[in-house]
Parts: sequence; C-alpha cells; structure tokens
Amino acid sequence: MDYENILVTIEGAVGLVQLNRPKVLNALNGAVTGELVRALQEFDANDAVRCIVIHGHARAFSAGADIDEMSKASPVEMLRANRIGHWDRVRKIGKPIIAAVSGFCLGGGCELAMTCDIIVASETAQFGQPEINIGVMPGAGGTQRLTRAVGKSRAMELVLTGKFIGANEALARGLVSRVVPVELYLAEAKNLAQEIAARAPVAVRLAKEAVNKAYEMTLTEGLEYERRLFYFLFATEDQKEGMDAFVNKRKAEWKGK
Ligand code: CO8
Repeated sequence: MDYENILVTIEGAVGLVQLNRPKVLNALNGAVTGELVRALQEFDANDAVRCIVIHGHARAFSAGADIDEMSKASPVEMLRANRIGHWDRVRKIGKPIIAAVSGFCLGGGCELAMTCDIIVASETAQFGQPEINIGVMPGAGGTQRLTRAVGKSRAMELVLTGKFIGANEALARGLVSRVVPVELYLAEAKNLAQEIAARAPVAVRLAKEAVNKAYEMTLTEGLEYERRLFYFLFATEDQKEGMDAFVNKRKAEWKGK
C-alpha cells in the first residue's frame, strides 16, 4: 500500500490510519483525503480487520481542510474535485470507525471526526468549526452533525463565531464518548476498537447501520428498520453460536457469517 500522507497499520483485528502532515496540523488536502478513503475502503474489504481507528498527533487530529490549497479555488474547481464527496465514502464504510482525537479538531477535521462512529478524546482536544473566520462556512456536515450532537443554540454559537469547545464540554454535550489524559487517548481508542472487534462481525455491522439510521428516519421508520435487521441476524451462524455459547456457558467463536 503506497501512501504518502497517512500511515496505515493493522494491530490484531484493528486497522489504524494516522493522518500524517504534522507540520500543517494534518490539514486535509486532496491527497490526504484520497488516501484516507482508499485505506478505509481497503480495511472494509479486509476480513482480518473488524474495527478501524483514525488518529492524528497529540497536537492536532486535524486543523481542517488545507486552506492553502483551497484559497484560490473557483466554484467549478471545487465542484469538479468534489473533495466533500470523499466524506460520503467515509460514511459508507460498513465497519465501525473510531476517531481518536487530541489537540485541534477543526473545520473539515471536526467534520471527519463526526463522520466516524465514536469519538475518543484526549483532555487537550479542542473542537470547532472556524470556517466563518476565513469567509466561508462548514461544508462537509458541520452544520448538520454538530447541531445534532450539541443542540441548535450551542452549534449556532460555534458555527457563527468559530470558537472552539474543549474536551470536557464535548463530553458533557455528547459529542464524544469519553475523555482521557493525552498520553492515554490512542491506547484507549485501540482498546475500545479491540473490544468491538471481538464481537460478532455481522451484528456489529448492522448495529452500526441501525444507530446511524436514528439520525435519518422517523422513530417509527427507525424502529421498523431495526426490527428487520434484528430478525435478519437469526439467519446468521453467529446468532446460533452466540446463543448456544451463552446457554452452554462457553466462549463464542465468531465466524462472521
Ligand atoms: N490549512 C493549511 N495549513 C494550516 C491549517 C489549515 N487548515 N491549519 C494550520 N495550518 C498550518 C499553519 O499555516 C502553520 O504553517 P506554517 O508553520 O508553515 O506557518 C502550521 O500549520 C501551524 O499552525 P499555526 O502556526 O497557525 O499554529 P497555532 O498553534 O498558532 O494555531 C490553529 C493553531 C488555531 C489551529 C491555527 O493554525 C488555525 O486557525 N488553523 C486554521 C483552522 C481553520 O480555519 N480550519 C478550517 C479550515 S476550512 C475547512 O475545514 C472547510 C471544510 C470543508 C470541507 C472539507 C473537505 C476536506
């Protein structure tokens, strides 16, 4: 795998992608986003990988889209490059993705983290949508996902002023699932990923899908959708195995089918 802007490794059943442009705080240019999507799609197709972690460095998860690269772009160039289309591809990855966030997590970086399924943050993490300060606005989901996460009033304040919130406020408002000291955030995310990776793979994939549907469906539609996926899981060998293992007080051996 020939990547220049990210580092890709596999530990156990966890695929790791590190954004690797530390000098510019992991600013997301076209090359990074293209490589990131390719790595995620390769992990999604690799049966040995059951959960994915995206991280940056202690100082920055990512400070957002690469402003240098965008600064002279015309609308037609933006449309043709369709960088934001990459985010749709991240959203379509079937395996769970954890964002391990430390330091700056801003603009497109915050939008990337919010596109992931779980955010584990270090105490130093700062989240924000500062696009307003450079004459634009969030374009890759910030107005929608941040609003759903923290509520309209606080999201409006953050989007309209470009100010950041810290890890503890992000935790209190449900934007992140846990906050740990900076020296532990990556290990914490990896441990959580290993825990998820140890669960029945098809059930994990469908459970992720169902939780994400909660943002897109009415309650009645969502409940029906969930019920169909639940019934479907009774067609898997892992359902038989999981329940038999429970009844016979032994550890389940998942087959992923
Ligand atoms: N793009 C390009 N370079 C950046 C970016 C960025 N987003 N952020 C930081 N850098 C560079 C700086 O230019 C600097 O480079 P150099 O050393 O060559 O001067 C280096 O990173 C270090 O940055 P600072 O010296 O500024 O470090 P500070 O600690 O003083 O400040 C900040 C850190 C507060 C994070 C500051 O760098 C900053 O405000 N950065 C810009 C944040 C921002 O506005 N982000 C939003 C960008 S727009 C966006 O994300 C739109 C998304 C839409 C779709 C996404 C598709 C991919």
